[in-house]
Amino acid sequence: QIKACLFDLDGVLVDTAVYHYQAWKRLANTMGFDFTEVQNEQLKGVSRVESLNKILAWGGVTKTDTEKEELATLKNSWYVDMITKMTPAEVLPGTVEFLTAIHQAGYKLALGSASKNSATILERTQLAHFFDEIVDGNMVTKSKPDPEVFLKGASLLGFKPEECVVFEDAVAGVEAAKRGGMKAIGIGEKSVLTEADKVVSGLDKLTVKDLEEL
Ligand code: G16
Ligand code: MG
Repeated sequence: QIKACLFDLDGVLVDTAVYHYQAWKRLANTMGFDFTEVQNEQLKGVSRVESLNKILAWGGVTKTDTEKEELATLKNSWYVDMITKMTPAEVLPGTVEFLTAIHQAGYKLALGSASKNSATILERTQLAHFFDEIVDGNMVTKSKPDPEVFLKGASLLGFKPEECVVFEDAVAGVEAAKRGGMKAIGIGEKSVLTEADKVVSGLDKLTVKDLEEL
């Protein structure tokens, strides 16, 4: 029986992929190559450092570790400029309604995000108060599809993995949930999130009853 809900941030509660895209594109352009939205799709749920490594490989560029650190910091400064201007209007459809409903039904809630900027985003969009625990990129050493981020969330909430369901838009995130022994609800396309126990287009399509039926 499900007792706790673990939420990915980008692509599930808010759409920050567009800001990541703009910042990575600007960075790629300064190095003399372009970066497409198709490539951006492959960075969903992937950590900052790993994203940079992929982009450099796509551009055919080699950098030292010191240079990589500078590039990641530069990208992040542009990204932070954009997310500090976010408003609650940017929360994805049905999110506030669904979080309110499951909270009232007695489920515990945790965030399980790869982002090191989750606190800023949750604060700017006024979602922070829904979460009993927050686990993000600052607290984990292994990226999704490793289950660390969700296992940490479950343990902080005090529940066993099988009592938890993860909400994820990334293939790597769904895999992390399943490897951790949890249920997974995919947010996106059924043909893409094939490992998920259920797939919907957004939180606006879910009710408390869907959790009871898992
Ligand atoms: C998010 C995004 C990724 C991003 C990562 C790290 O993960 O989906 O594209 O690269 O966080 O973000 P930051 O540079 O802010 O630390 P999630 O797990 O919330 O989808
Ligand atoms: Mg995501």
